[in-house]
Amino acid sequence: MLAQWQAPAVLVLIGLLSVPRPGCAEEKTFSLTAENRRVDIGSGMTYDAMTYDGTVPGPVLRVRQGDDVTIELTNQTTDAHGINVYAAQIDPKLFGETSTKKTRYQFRADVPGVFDYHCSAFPVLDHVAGGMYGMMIVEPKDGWPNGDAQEVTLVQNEFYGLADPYGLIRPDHSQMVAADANFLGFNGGVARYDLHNPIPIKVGKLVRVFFVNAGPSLASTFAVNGAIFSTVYRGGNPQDVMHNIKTLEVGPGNGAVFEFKVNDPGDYQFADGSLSHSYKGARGIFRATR
Ligand SMILES: [Cu+2]
Repeated sequence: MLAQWQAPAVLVLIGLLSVPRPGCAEEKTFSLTAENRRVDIGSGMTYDAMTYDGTVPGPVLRVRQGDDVTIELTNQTTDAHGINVYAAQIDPKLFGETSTKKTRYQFRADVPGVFDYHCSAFPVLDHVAGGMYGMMIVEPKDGWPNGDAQEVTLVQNEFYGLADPYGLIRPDHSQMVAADANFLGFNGGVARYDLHNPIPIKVGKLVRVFFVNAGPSLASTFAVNGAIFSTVYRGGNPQDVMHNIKTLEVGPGNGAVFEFKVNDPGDYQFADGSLSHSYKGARGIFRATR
C-alpha cells in the first residue's frame, strides 16, 4: 500500500532554486499565507491540515548570514495563526498569535544554521501537528566549509489520527497530547521516497542533507544505511561540527546538516533510527548511480 503514492522528485530540490551567493548581505522578503487545506500524505491517505501556502511542510525559506529578512503572513482563515521563525532573535510577541489577518516583522539573520519555523497560535501543539511548520536555512556568510554538494532538504514530522474508510485523517488532539503518533513522514509524506520514488544521488559526490525535525513531540535519529556521515553540523552551525558518525539525535524543533558520500551504486535507505518511527513512515531511499 505504501508504494502506491509517488511524489514529484523535484520537491526535494526546492532548496536548490534560491541558493544565496557569497557577497553582500541582501534584503529577503517571504510572504506566506495561512490556509486550511486537505493534503495528500501518501499511502492512500489525506489529512485535514492547517498550512503555510497550502503545503505541508511550508516552503523552504533560504537566506544568507547577515541578510535582512522580512516575514509576512496573511491569514486567510477564521482561526488564529502566526509564524515563529527561530532564526529570528526578536520579541516573540511579534510572531503573532491572534486572529490578526496580517503579521509582519523583520530581523537580521545573524546565526547560520538550519532552523524550523512554525505557527505560534494556541495550542501550538495542534497547529504544528496540523501541518504549520517548515525549514529556514541560514547559509554561513562564507558558504559551507566543504563546498559544492548535492543538496537535499528533509523535514521530518508526525501525523496524529487514523484514516477513515476513505483514507481521510482528521487530526486527533488526544493522540497529540499523548505523543502517540500514528504516522511519520519526510516532507509531508508517509514513506514518500520509497522504492518507486527514490531521491537520486551520485556515487562519490558529496550529499548535503538539510534536516529539520518538526515534531511536534518525538526525537529523531536520522541515519543512512550503508553510509557514515563524514561531517555533521549540529543545528546546522558550521562551528558545531562532528565527523564520522552514524547518526545524531535531533530533538523536536531542532535541525542539523548531514554530509556523506556513497562508494557504490545501489539503494541506500535513510530513516529515523527508531524502528517504530521508520515503520510508521519516517523512511526513504537514496538511489545512487555513477
Ligand atoms: Cu496556526
